[in-house]
Amino acid sequence: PAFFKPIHSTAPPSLTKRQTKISVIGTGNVGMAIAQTILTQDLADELALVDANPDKLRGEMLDLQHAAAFLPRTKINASVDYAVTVASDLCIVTAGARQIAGESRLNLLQRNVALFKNIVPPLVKYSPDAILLIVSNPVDVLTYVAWKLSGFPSNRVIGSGTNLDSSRFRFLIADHLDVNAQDVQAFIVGEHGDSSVALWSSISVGGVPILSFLEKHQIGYEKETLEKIHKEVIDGAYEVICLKGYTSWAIGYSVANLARSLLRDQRKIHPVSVLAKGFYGIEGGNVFLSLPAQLGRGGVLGVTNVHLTDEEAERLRNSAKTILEMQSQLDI
Ligand code: 6V0
Repeated sequence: PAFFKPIHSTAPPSLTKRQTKISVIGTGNVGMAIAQTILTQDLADELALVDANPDKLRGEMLDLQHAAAFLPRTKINASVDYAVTVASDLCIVTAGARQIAGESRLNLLQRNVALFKNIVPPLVKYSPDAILLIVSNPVDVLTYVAWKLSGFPSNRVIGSGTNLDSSRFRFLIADHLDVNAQDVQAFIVGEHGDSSVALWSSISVGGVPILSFLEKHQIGYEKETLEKIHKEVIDGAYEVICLKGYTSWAIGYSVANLARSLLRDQRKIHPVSVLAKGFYGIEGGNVFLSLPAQLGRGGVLGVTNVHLTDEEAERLRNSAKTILEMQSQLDI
């Protein structure tokens, strides 16, 4: 006998809430940090996990399911079979090969391209209307690869890009000025990596443009200080990896934040990797890199026209060249 005696349902089907489903591909450190942040923030009704390692996958699924008594209700499934991802609204790809000692960056990239050939087509098959959010590195090139393999319109293929770099940047500026990081508006754009570009000219704190504020009050600031903060952002990931072996918490929160903007149609502006050709004078091929983009239920809704100094625009175009060069050596 059923535990509950069912009451005849009176709610018309049109009033039953549409379920939101997120799939996370790759249940390593990054995928699991993303999954657990999505759960604690109640962003999905259903969460599907996929990994190539069935034991690790089942272990992670059970461990999360055992927290059900403390979490908003989310149905959690996991399988090595992509059928588990069917009808996802958002697919987040974090699967990646680990670098072998002495392996070149290009070789690692080529191995990740091979992985993506096994990952993207089944995701597309089971969720033809989903938004793809790529996290695996090198994220800009792999977002391009995912776009190519998926055949999706570019507004539905996004890379987490410099969203994380920008939050590291906001933390460091906030720490420097002793203010709340949420009050710091600051973007790092371009490649997620060494050629990223810090947009100093557009930083504001609580609505006050920071560089002109310092100039107006004749507070001297050294260009080297600014460069040092940007360098700390670039070195941040290496430092964490060196100290604890991988990064997880910040990327988990940063990707969950993107998931919220996309699925809840927040129309917020995030620096994420988008098809950049034609913006800010970027030419020369289909390149994905981070620009301040507005995100909503339709994916990328637009790219914001932030004022760039000539130097910043030049650096951004150089960042595009760096990525295009890597892309040109690929066998897709
Ligand atoms: P990890 O802990 O090695 O996890 C990778 C997972 O992928 C493992 O569980 C593997 O079993 C799984 N995997 C491998 N091949 C496949 C496949 N074909 N199908 C399904 N699953 C597979 O790595 P970690 O979680 O630390 O990092 C994952 C990726 O995220 C790496 O490429 C990182 O470089 C990248 N990051 C990107 C960041 C960003 O800001 N974009 C930030 C941090 C890490």
